[in-house]
Amino acid sequence: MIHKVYSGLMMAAFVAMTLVRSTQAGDTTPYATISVDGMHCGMCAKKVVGNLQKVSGVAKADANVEQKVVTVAIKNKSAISPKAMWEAVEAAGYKPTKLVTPQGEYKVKPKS
Ligand SMILES: [Cu+2]
Repeated sequence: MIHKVYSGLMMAAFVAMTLVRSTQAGDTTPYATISVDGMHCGMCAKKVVGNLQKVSGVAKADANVEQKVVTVAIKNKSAISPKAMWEAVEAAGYKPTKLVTPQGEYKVKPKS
């Protein structure tokens, strides 16, 4: 009897931990990578990242200045417009050269 209650509690704790973990993973799962021409220092990166973080559905953007690549993470189950990401980089004053998302790979501005 006591043992049964104990395993029930362990099971509940395990399920709770799993739920917490999957929520966190969803928040930071890399979704898209964008190659940005001319992003050569931290100031450039800050502008690009700031603009991308305003795009609907974006949880986080991280820039790698050496590789000139920005990685975008999405909020849980969000759908992000590849066009909106592309335009966010352009609005910061830089030229995206390649955008890779689960919807496809773009070398010119996506139509949606
Ligand atoms: Cu710069």
